[in-house]
Amino acid sequence: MRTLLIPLLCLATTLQAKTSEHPATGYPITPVPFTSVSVTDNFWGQRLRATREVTVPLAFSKCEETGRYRNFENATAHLKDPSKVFEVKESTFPFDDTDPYKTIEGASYLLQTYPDKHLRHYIDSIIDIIGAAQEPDGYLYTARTQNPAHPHPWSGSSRWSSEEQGSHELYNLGHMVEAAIAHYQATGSRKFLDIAIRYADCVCREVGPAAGQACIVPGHQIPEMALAKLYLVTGDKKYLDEAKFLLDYRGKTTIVHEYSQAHRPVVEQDEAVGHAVRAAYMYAGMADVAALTGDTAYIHAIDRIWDNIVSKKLYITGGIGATNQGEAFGKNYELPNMTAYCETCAAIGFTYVNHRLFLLHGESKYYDVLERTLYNGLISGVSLDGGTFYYPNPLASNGQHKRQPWFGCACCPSNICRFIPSLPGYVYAVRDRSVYVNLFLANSATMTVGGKRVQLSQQTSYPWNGDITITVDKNAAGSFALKIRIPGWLQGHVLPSDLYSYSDDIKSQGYTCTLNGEEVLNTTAATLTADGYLTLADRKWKKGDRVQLHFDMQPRTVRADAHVREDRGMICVERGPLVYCAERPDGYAAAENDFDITRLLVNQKPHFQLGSLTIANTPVTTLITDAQLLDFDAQGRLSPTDVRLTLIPYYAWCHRGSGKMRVWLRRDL
Ligand code: FUB
Ligand code: ZN
Repeated sequence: MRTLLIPLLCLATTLQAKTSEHPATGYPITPVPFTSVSVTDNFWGQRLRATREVTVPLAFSKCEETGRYRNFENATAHLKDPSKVFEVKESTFPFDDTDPYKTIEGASYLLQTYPDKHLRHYIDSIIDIIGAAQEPDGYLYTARTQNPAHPHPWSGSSRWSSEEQGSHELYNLGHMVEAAIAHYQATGSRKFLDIAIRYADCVCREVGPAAGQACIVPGHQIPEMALAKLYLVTGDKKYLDEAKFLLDYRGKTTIVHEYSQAHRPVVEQDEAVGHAVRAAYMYAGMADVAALTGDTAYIHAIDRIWDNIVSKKLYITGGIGATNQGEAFGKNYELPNMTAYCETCAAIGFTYVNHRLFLLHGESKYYDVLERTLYNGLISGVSLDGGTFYYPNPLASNGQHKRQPWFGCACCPSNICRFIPSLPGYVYAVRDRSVYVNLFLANSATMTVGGKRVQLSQQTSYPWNGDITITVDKNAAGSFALKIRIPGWLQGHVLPSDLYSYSDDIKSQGYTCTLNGEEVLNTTAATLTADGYLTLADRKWKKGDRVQLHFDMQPRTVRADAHVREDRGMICVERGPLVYCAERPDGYAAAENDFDITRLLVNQKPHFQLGSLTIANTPVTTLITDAQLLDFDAQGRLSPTDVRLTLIPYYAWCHRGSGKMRVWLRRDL
């Protein structure tokens, strides 16, 4: 299955002729790469299959159809014959080059687990098209090169002159570098990597604090993360220095506003403001650079900002970005439902942030938030068949929302292309002689503990039930501890903050843990430690050792802090990691054509039964409860009708036509 598996470490060795030493990430915890985790799961297997069979081919075909490749070809034609210029349409975006980059990144991840000659050749042919458009000194930005005298209106009259206003020259670099590294790791070919290195070198020469350089920071963050990664791959410290420059000068150049998180130096920030994708990418970049440089001021700043998000700016679906005004965070507690922005890219960015904070701090609370985003506000951004997408992911609809196969600004579909194939890389991590199990999905994984091989597998039907078996399939590493995340929702915490709380009578749900059939919870063999993990103490694991967990998964009702005006008097329903919603089609059958979910009143203490539905050929567990439909009789008196209400997982909404949808349901009049 994985003949092309080429771990970063081996590849880095081949680079050492050119570079001095392969640097470590600096994070105290190392994730087990997705290439070492083979998914056998129904829930995620279906998503991975849809990405491979539908999303990535669709994105490539849209890149062709919408002229994304033509931009590179035009730029090449101009480089060959400067008398040839091409109109750069205002209706396009100066970051359209990033859609091929992001799709190549996702496709490269897929190549590592599903070798595919045709796909590899196709990617090669696109890289040829991209590389030909590179200017002799490495600059690669088709929005200018096609027509240097009349570039895209956002591009500015000369290189970098409008970067801070929106040219996206550095954003393009960031996505190119991420994609090129993925391609290099998948194929061992330096073809794309060398192109990206040439552009990165051009940026390092021309952008910086020295005399003669453009002292600017990215109008849209991402090169920070990408350059830190390029440093790891090449060992060339100039890329890390450049990433640090791009962070340290934010707030000190001409751009000084919240939209780009440039209102003050990054280490002085303590509230999440401005464009949510820019913000999340910046915080992730800060974590990467902090891990590599040991700069604790960066870490303190992202810790403060994370607290602010989790306690005042996070949707129950794990989405961030409350407003379409600047695609931005709102004020504290400003969390409207129908107009929630919750861009799919922002959910992906916030996943990066939580992952990195876990790698820095080793606390399960970051994964609790990550899991909430992942199972709800992130995968809602792509249909179950992988073929249509949401850009914003609202928590209420009157039927005006519908997933689309592509967008003029296609950042979200191409981000899905690269995120979903990387998902298996979020399951496990290793620190010294501890193995972390962070996500629950059926898989078989190989990891290195103390330099020796360990193989684990998981069997589970999570998130539909909470039974998980972890089996040790091989252990050449001797003794190690196993740290299993006990989700916050199981311990009575909706989030690691007071923003939401459970409003039912269930004190907290229970869980059990057996080791080779023996109950071990709260013994010296297994205790819940302060980091939020059920820690199975250091032991010499043997092949066939089995840890069996059972997490209770009762449906629970949640209310929001009273400061969240839009959710007052309302509840939302969850089960396990999933947030549920009411959607019009499920009411119709029950109330014969007169079922308007906006007139629903749920019971004060609702009881739920589990049900099942097939949505887009995919089975989901539903929650069924009694409720009332409010109406007025002829005399104007309130006249409630009893109804049975079916709730579906939020991520599965709008697969059966557009209609009304609500995550928050009225409980109090
Ligand atoms: O500016 C590039 C991308 O386009 C942003 O990340 C998205 O929010 C969209 O505006
Ligand atoms: Zn997006």
